[in-house]
Amino acid sequence: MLEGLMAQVERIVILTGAGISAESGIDTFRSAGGLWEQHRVEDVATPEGFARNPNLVLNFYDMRRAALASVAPNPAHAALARLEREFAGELLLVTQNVDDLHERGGSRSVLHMHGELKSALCSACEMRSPWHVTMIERPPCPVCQAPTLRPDVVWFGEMPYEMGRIYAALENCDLFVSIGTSGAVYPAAGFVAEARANGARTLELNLEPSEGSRLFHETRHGPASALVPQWVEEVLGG
Ligand code: BJW
Repeated sequence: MLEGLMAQVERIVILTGAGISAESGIDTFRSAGGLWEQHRVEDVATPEGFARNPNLVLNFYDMRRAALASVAPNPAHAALARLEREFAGELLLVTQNVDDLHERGGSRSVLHMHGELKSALCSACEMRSPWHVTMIERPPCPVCQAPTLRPDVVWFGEMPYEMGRIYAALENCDLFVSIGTSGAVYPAAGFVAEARANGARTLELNLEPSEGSRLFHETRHGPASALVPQWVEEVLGG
């Protein structure tokens, strides 16, 4: 349905989720055997869970940060980096992922709306600092020296990052593409409706129909490592 329209596209917003990193070996959240089957979401992904048992939460994120060393970007990440380099129009890449595979795949500009594993947030001074090691030992904040660091990720009930910039781009884009996300978590799950309301075409690339599939003009189902390079080729090929 979108074929042939790609040549006219000037402003694209792309939203990625855990599915784009699945083939790199990072667990998704809601798949069978995914992170939410291994851990209770209210224990590890809420401010209340962190207040109740900080060691459990720090360990959960320390393990996931350490695991980044043994994974690599896949062809879907590389294709989006190629799109950023070669697309003549405007592109905003928004990811819900806290991994660094878009950057390691070559993307230069990535908006991490749910934060990043390789960043620390100080609960005392509220500053964010690059972070590459464990937090379980309560290291001091590099800015204020207080032992009050937490993972710089967005938990349920917290405000995702950069919402103003994202909604501004959704208002102005002519194509919104959602890749590898279940559409189960707001506000990201509402982006497709926001983009459509502003006149954009919408495309879902996902292994299987997501919770919000019916909201898209077009859906394509299959692994991101195949679908994303193919779609990027269509856009750049005109
Ligand atoms: C493949 C594949 C392959 C597999 N190839 N595909 C209504 C409106 C607004 C808010 C709410 C609402 N109702 C409730 C809320 C509040 C809440 C919420 O959404 N709750 C839901 C349970 C309903 N939201 C919040 O609290 C958010 N904050 C907020 O709303 O603030 C107020 C506000 C209002 C309005 C505007 C702005 C702000 C915060 C949400 C924070 C989410 N945090 C987490 C944890 C981050 C840290 C961490 O990583 O640990 O973010 S939860 C988790 O879910 C993580 C993910 O980013 C997020 C989404 O998951 P994702 O990426 O979609 O993964 P999966 O596993 O669900 O799906 C994977 C998909 O990939 C599947 O579809 C597979 O098929 C596919 N796939 N392999 C292609 N090879």
